[in-house]
Amino acid sequence: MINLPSNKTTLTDEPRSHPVLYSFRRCPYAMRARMMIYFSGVQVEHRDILLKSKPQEMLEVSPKATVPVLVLENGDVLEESRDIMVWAAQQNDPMHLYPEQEDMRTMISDLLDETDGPFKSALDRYKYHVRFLENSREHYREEGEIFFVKLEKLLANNQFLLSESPCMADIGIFPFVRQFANSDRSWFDNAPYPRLQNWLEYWLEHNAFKHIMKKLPQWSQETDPVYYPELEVRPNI
Ligand SMILES: N[C@@H](CCC(=O)N[C@@H](CS)C(=O)NCC(=O)O)C(=O)O
Repeated sequence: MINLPSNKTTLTDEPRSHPVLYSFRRCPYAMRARMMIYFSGVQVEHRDILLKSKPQEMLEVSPKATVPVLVLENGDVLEESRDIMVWAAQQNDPMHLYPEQEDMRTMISDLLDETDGPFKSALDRYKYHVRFLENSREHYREEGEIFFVKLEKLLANNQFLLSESPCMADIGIFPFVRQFANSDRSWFDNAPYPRLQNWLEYWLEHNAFKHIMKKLPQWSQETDPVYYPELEVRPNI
């Protein structure tokens, strides 16, 4: 096991605003947005939805009909998870997850492009192989492994992907690695990516991840608003 820093600290920020986040618990795009919002300390009204019955209120502001969607107090709508992650860091970034250096931002962006592009495409084909029978499941797994090899190399240089401390790339990527790993856990656990396994385990065990994965009631106009994250002892990184 790598020796990572303790992940507990107390944030005392009071809530400053309540933008509305539409989210689906198991969606990796929504997970990355919730994690960055969590670490920013900004509280949002969290509306947990089901993909098979999206609320009209969400479709009206975002006809694109994907989650996550963040509706700001001035009415602006962010409907891409990466925009929501950047927005969260711009509000408050005590952990420096979105460093100011241009070269770091370029590296983060390149890694997220690869995640959302070729890796996600391989992940979908591997996970839902019955819909993509033109190639074998192993073929798609090997396509996904191209990214794993890259991540494993990065983790040989530092404890996190781009430095000794985590950044938006770590947070934006691990929900997708988790999904890939869960598609065949015994394969992943025995695959030759010890640093990646360790890194994934770190995130899965992180208090922030446990917090953002808590089951919340499905939102409707009738339910009481859920403010999220709850203000409490927050995990640091
Ligand atoms: N590019 C979008 C992709 C979001 C996305 O595809 N989310 C999925 C859930 S994981 C979704 O909402 N799909 C619509 C549906 O299944 O109806 C983002 O980064 O936010």
